[in-house]
Order: sequence, then structure tokens, then C-alpha cells
Amino acid sequence: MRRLLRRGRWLVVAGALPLACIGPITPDVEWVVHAVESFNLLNPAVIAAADMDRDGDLDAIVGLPGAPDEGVEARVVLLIRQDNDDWDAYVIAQGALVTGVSALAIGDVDLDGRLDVAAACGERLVYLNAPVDPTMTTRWLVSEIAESVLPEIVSWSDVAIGDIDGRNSLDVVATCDDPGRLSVFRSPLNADTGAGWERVDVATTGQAGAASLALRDLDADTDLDILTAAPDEPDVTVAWFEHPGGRATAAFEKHEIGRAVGATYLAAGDLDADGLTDVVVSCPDDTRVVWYRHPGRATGRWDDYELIDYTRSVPTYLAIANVDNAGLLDVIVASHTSDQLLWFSAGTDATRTWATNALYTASERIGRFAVGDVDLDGRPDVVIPLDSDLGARDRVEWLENPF
Ligand SMILES: [Ca+2]
Ligand SMILES: [Ca+2]
Ligand SMILES: [Ca+2]
Ligand SMILES: [Ca+2]
Repeated sequence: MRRLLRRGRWLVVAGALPLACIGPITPDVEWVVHAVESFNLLNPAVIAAADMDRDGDLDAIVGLPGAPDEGVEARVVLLIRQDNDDWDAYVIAQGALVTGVSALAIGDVDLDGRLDVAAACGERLVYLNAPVDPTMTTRWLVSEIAESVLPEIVSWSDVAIGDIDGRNSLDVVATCDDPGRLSVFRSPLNADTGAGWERVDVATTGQAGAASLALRDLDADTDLDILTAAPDEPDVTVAWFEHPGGRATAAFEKHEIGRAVGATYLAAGDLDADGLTDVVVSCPDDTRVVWYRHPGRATGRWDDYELIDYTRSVPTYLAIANVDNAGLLDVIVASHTSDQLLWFSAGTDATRTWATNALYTASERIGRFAVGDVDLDGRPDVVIPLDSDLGARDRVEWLENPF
């Protein structure tokens, strides 16, 4: 265990004790901060990353939810990285359709070789179908998935793209936090727009506050199962829904993963390197991050392990990545009220103590960030949306992995 004295406050950097106090940490290894784009007063909230123009460089999509009451229009912006580390910004959607955008997924929905975007935008899901040249902003086909708009729906909270029914284009899976539910949207034969999709409600109960989801084949039968975190549930907050097989016309059976109090964001990955996909969840109410170990048979009991208890700071979004490109997978976690990114490494045994490592400290809120290899050196970098209280310093940055 090591301790750092910084600005008069002791901080336990690694060890069995909980962090006595989260404050600025002197990084052991400096992550270089690169400006990407300024979004003054536009409150960037979420980022997804992929090579959108297929030139080998990682690009990003950023969601700016807007504030109609204050005259701030929502936007979805494509950020294309050029060779010289300049990024160009293209507004691919704007206005009421994307108001409240809070989650993004990237995938080639219509299987035409071009990466598309699905977005959770308050009361609707929006499909952004990419043109041949994604920088031709007017050529994007932006439309709501009609079946996502229902009288009772207040806000969709997360979205993912995957092939659920084994036919037509890719499908969209989404959680709704108000009211809590989980739904699959089966694509039509040619998914040019959001018309003609069929909604299948996987769960309309037991999903109170549903905040996030992931798609993984947890039971090794080749079809995608659905993992969810529903923080307002009194008992089972983290669950997986078993794909019924075939065209997914039968019901998805729900299985418990765990009962972490107030689990919001989840990420899936094989944290203990046993070949089975595990799950890590952020629990803001409890100031903890917990991971669940895949039991071998996915319907069995998932043991839980505490990754970190912040005690004072509040963990928010998280992602799994092999930060140091060595050993086991690591977990990157954003937190506030002292807004920062930390990454946690497990050493050789993920069921034991995780070491805490500094990554980045901001005076702005860090939103849903993305992990990807921006500079193509084989190490995962981090692209972050930063939302400042006064708005003037709202921006996107990427953080260069020093390992
Ligand atoms: Ca690119
Ligand atoms: Ca496409
Ligand atoms: Ca499966
Ligand atoms: Ca595992």
C-alpha cells in the first residue's frame, strides 16, 4: 500500500482499506490530454467510438442532449479524426428528434458496410442510418424507431445493437428507466428508417429504473443474451435474460446475477480470464463498484466481489479495458463529486484487492465515455465528454494511454 499526500489530504492509493478520501491524485504515469472539440454550452453527455469513415482511424459520435427550455438545441455530432490529430466535427442530427440524447450505440444496422448509430433520446429511440460518406451531414437518414414511442414511455436510458432474431438487419435492444422495461426492436427486411420495426417487450416488470444493458452470449449457445442493471429494484438489480433460441419469438427467461444496491451502469468482460464473461456494475448510491463472476453455468449463482468502495466520491459510468496491456482486464471508472477517472487493476487474482490508479481529474462532469485505440499503438485510449457547470468549458478530449 502506498500513500500520497496531496493538498493536505492523505489518499490511500492501493490496498485493502477503502479510499479514505477521493481527491486529486498525482498520476504515477501521466496520461496526455488531447483536445478534440469544444462544445460551449452544449453539455456533451455521451460518446461512442468507432472508425466511422473506414480510413483506419478511430472516430467518435457525441450526444449533446440540449435544453429546449433554455433555447439549446440537442445535437448528435460526428467527430472524424484526421491523420494529424485534428478532429473535424459534423452535426448529423439536430433538434427535437434527438432532445435528451443519453446513450449511443454504433453498428451496421442495415448491413450495407457503413456504421450506423442508434440513440436513446428521452421518449424515443432514434436510428441514424449512415450514408456512403458520413461527413455528408444531410445524407444521414435520421428517424425515430416508431415502435419506441408509446404514451407511457418517458425516457429510454440505454441502447445496444445486435442480431437478436437471426434475420433481416440488425436489431436494437433498449432499456427504459421510466417506466422500467426492457424491449427488443426487430428490424424489418430493409431497415432504411425507423419505420416497420417490431417491438417485443422482454420485461415490463422487475426493471425499475433500468439504466443500462449489454448483449453477450452468456450460456454459450451462440445467441445473444441480454444483461441489465435496474437500480430501483428492491432485490435483484443485475440480471440476464436468456435468449429463447431461434427467431427469439418465445419469452426470454430472467436469471439473477446479483443484488448490488442501486446498480446503474454495467460492463461485461472476462475479468478473471477463465474464458467466461463476467459483469461489473457501478453503484452510486452505495459508492461502490462490484463485479460478478460467471459461475460456469450462467444460470448458477454469480459470486460478487467488491472492486472499490469510494466512501465519499460517487462512481458513475464505467468500462472494461486492458489498460496496461498486461495480465488481466482492468476497469475504468468515472466518478464525481470530485470528477475524475480512475482505473483499477486486479494483479493476478481478480477476486482479491484491486489497485487504484490515477487517470484524469477534471473540474467538469465526465459523462459516458468511450474506450478505443485513438493513436493506433495497440493501447486503449479514452475519449471523454466533459460538461462544466457554467457550460463555457464543455468539450471533448481524448486521453492518451501511456503504457
Ligand atoms: Ca476514421
Ligand atoms: Ca449501415
Ligand atoms: Ca445465449
Ligand atoms: Ca470470467
